[in-house]
Parts: sequence; C-alpha cells; structure tokens
Amino acid sequence: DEHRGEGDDYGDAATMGALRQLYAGYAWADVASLEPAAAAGRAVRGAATVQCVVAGGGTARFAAGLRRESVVDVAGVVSLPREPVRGTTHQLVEIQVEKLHCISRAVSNLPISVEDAARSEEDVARAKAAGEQLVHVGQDRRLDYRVIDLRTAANQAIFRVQCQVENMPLSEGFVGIHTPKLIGGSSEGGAAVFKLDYNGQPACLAQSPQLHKQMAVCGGFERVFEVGPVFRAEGSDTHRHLCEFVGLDVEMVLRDHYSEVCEVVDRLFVAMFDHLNKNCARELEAIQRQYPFKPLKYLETTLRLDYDQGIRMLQEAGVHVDPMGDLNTYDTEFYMLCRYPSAARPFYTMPCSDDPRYSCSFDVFVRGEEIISGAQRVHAPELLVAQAEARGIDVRTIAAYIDSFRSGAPPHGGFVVGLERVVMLFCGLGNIRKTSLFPRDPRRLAP
Ligand code: AMO
Repeated sequence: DEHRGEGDDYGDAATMGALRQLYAGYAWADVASLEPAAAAGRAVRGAATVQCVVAGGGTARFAAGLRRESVVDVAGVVSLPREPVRGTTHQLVEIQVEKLHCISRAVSNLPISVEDAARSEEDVARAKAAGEQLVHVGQDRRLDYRVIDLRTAANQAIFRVQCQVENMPLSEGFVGIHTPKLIGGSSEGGAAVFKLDYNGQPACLAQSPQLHKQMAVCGGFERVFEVGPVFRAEGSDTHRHLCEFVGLDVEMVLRDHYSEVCEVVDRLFVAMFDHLNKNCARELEAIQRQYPFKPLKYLETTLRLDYDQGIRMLQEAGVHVDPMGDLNTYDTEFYMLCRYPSAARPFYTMPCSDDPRYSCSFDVFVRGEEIISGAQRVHAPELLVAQAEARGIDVRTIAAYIDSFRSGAPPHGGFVVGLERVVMLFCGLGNIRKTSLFPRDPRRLAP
C-alpha cells in the first residue's frame, strides 16, 4: 500500500492486504482453476487468464479508463461464468469485481500488444485464409520491445523451463563456482574474442571458463560446475549462435577413463528430460500453444557412438548435408559422438592412448544440433606445452594455467552445455533468440 500513488482507488487498504495474501496462497494460474497452492511454484503466470466483470457505477467508469497492460489489484467474488469466454483456455471461473485499484498505468500507444505477440504463426495463417487481418509481430520487433513480449505465456514458460535445466549438476554433487570473465587471453583459439583494455594491459572477455575450471580442480575441488556468461565475437548471424550465451560448465576428477564424464552427461540429461516432461507439463503446453513441437525422442541410456562409426553410417546412407540425420534410425534425437580427431579439438584435449590421432573427447546432439562439447584434459604440463605450441599458441600467455599442473594435478575432464541451445532444441524452437532473455547477436546490443 505504501506504493500506491496512482490516485484513483476503489478498494480499502484492509481488503487489498487480504487480496495480496490470497495471491500469496494461490499461484496466478491456480486462481482460475481454484486449485490449492500446492503447485504454486509450478504454475505458469500468464498461461491462464481470468475474466473480471465490473457491474457498473464508479468502478466501471474507472475500469473503462484503464489502459491495456496497466497493473491492477482486484477484489471481488469468484463465480462461474455464464458462458465460456472466447479465446481463453482455463476460463473456469470469473471474478465479479467489487474493488479495483490501479497500481501502475501503461501508456496508450504501446509499440506491440501482448495479444499480437502471443499469436502463433498458425493462428495468423488461419485468420488470413478466413480473410481476417491479424497483426503478426516479427522477431526483431518482439526483441526490440522484449519487456512486453516476455509477458506472453510461452515466453514465461520458456524461462521457467530454462531455470529447471540450469541447476541439474547439483544432483550429482557438483559444487557451484564462479570464474573470472576478464582474462588475459583466449582459451578456445584466437579468433572469436572480444578484446579490451584492462588498465593498460591487453585483455579479453572470457570465451569459456575452461582454464579456470580446470585450475579449480587442481585446487582440490573434485567436481565443480558454473553457470555463467560466455563471450564469443561470432561474426556469423545464425539461428544458433549468440555473442553472449550462458554456459553450463562442468569439470570433474576422473578415476580411469573419460567415459566417466559421458556417464554423468547421460544420467543428468535423461533425468532432466524426464523431469521436464513430468513436472513442467504446463510450461511445455504453454510453449506448444504458440510454438508447436513434437516431444523429444530419447533412450533410457544415451546412445554413444564413436565419431568414425557415425561418419561411416553417414557415408553408407549417402548423407552429405545433415551430418547427424542418419542416427535417427536409432529412434533417438539425443546422442553422443566420441573420439573426435585430435586435430579438430582444442590444445588441452587428451589424445587417445591407443591412437593419438584421435582424442578422448565427445560432442552431444539434440535433434541433430550440437549442445555439448566435452573431453578429458591433458594434466601433464610437458604435453600441454607441446600441444599448445603445435597450435601456434604463445605459452607465455597461459603460463599460470600450465604452472598449475606442476604442483600435482589429478586426471580430469568435463564439458560445457549451451543453456539456450538445450532449451531451444528440447522445445524445437528453431531460433536461439527465443531462449535468451535479452539476446546479444552480431547486430544486437539492445535492449
Ligand atoms: P565449445 O566452444 O565447443 O566448447 O562450446 C560448447 C558448447 O557451447 C555452446 N556454444 C554456443 N551457444 C550459443 N552461441 C554460441 N556462439 C556458441 N558457441 C558455443 C554450444 C556448444 O556445444 N571449453 C569447451 C568445452 C569443454 O570442453 O568443456 C568449449 O567451450 O552448446
């Protein structure tokens, strides 16, 4: 109540206080279905709407003057609607308004409307076929006015799903860490870095937590993970590249073999997919309504193939363009390719002991696109120096990293998951900008 100040108010303080308690007890979507608050954390705000009916008099005049997207407090009696309201899905009840208070007014000329932004392409096409003109808000315009666009049910759901994905390593005993984002040089190869001046020293924005997450393992942490920004000065404007994305990095001590890392990926992802399908059904439904997609096909134990085996299958099938397409014969859209050629991997990757032309590395694919890169790392400083020099890296720029393996370093490996890519591909969204709250692509630095 201290935050009132928009003048007109048709409720007394006590009622408004009680109303807020009601909201605290019932999640937004559940007000409509009158389910108790057990599922409060799970409800999708905005996925359900409730119609408020104003009978007449001063409240009606006040309501008529309210503009779309204004924020209001409402108190009234919940009743059954006389007839279902067009275009709503959860319209089980409505509210006969007794009191109405405007907390924040929206301007009259909003650049886009939530209704327009929430429309699926199918809706627009159907209306067009019926001779009706519906506004279709293109992606750039949505992103320009992202604060309004984010209010659609699908967008609310996308970021709730993303939040479920990012904490998954906690279940396997990984400790969350934070590594520096201002660093002295590149870790993943020279090209794609944002350079900057660090008090007179050349520096760049971290391309990956790679070197520091490994140093954390050298520092005695057996299993670490980090959810943080990763900066890549990508020149290519594609559906799956951002200049700043969220990396879900993992690094762990190995006992014998890098397959231990693959097993962690398998357990985490199968459990995560199961969890999303079971516990985020409402979110997925809300996304489906605006962006229809088929549920992801995955196996109980993730399919793992050697890179060579995958390539052979492709050749046999005569596939040249979509490199992963053929693996669909396994009835899974989630799989790992292992043992990549060493030349195709960064300097810190461990070569295979039986054939150093190949490496202890893997990539993971969802619906044919890469979401994870991972590997065992070289923990012997001499080999590390040799591999860096062979790739033309000036080892003086990574001296502290290399030195950290001289004071005793356990065998270790890890991987990174591109958070936006996982959500994009799990939900078949087709463009990474849909799963980034305020995306940064080669052309976009605002909002
Ligand atoms: P890599 O560079 O292959 O590996 O990146 C791994 C994963 O990060 C995501 N990704 C991106 N997502 C959005 N926009 C981009 N521009 C972009 N670039 C990469 C993808 C990709 O699978 N240090 C190693 C990983 C490791 O071995 O731990 C690395 O950074 O999902």
